[in-house]
Amino acid sequence: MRREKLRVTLPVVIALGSNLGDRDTTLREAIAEIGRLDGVWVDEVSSFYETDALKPEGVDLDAPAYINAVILVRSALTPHDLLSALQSIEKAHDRVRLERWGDRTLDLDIVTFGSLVQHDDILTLPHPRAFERAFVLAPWYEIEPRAEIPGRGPIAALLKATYESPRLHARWSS
Ligand code: A4P
Ligand code: MG
Repeated sequence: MRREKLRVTLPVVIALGSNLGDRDTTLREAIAEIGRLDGVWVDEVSSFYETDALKPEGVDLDAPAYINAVILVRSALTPHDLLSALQSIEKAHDRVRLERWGDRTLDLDIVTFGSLVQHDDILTLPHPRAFERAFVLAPWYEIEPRAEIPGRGPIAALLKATYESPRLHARWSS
C-alpha cells in the first residue's frame, strides 16, 4: 500500500496587486510560484481587475493603476511561514519598499487564514484593511460569494458598502 504523509491544511485567501512593470505577467508568474511552494495548493483564481491606486491620502488618479486579483489556496505552512514565502516571491519580482502604500511591482497579502484572528509585529489576521477594500472584495466575491471575514461578516455586504468599482481587466485562464 502506498503511504502518503497526511498534511493538515487550512483554507487561505491571498490578495495580489501590481501597479508597476508588466502587471499581468507579474501576477501570472506569482500565482504559478505560489502553486509551486511546498505545502501550498492553489484552488481558485479570480479574474484580474484594474483599480485606481489608493494612497494614504485617498485615491490617486495620477499614480499608475493596479491590477488586483484574489486566489484561494490551501496551506500546510504556518501563517508566518506562508508570509515569509510570499515575501520571498515579492522580492524575486523586484519589490522595493520605499513608502507606505507606494507603487510596487508586486504585493502579496494574506487576507484570511482559516478563521484565525491574531496580531503580532509581523502578521495581522485577518488583514486589517481588506474588509473595506473593493479591490480585494470584488475579486474575492467572484470566486467565493458566501465568504465571511472573521469579526467583519459576509463579504457580499462589505463589498456593497465600498465606493470604488474595480474594472474587469482579464478573465483567468490557467
Ligand atoms: N503584515 C501584517 N499583516 C499582514 C498580512 N495579513 N498580509 C505586515 C501581508 N502582510 C502583513 O506590508 C507591510 C508589512 O505588513 C509586512 O512587512 C508584513 O509583515 P508591505 O507589503 O511591506 O507594505 P504595504 O503593502 O505598503 O503596507 P500595508 O500597510 O500592508 O499596505 P496594504 O494595506 O497592503 O495596501 N491600491 C490599489 N488600487 N490596489 C492595491 O492593491 N495596495 C496597497 C497596499 C495600497 N493601495 C492599493 C493597493
Ligand atoms: Mg502588503
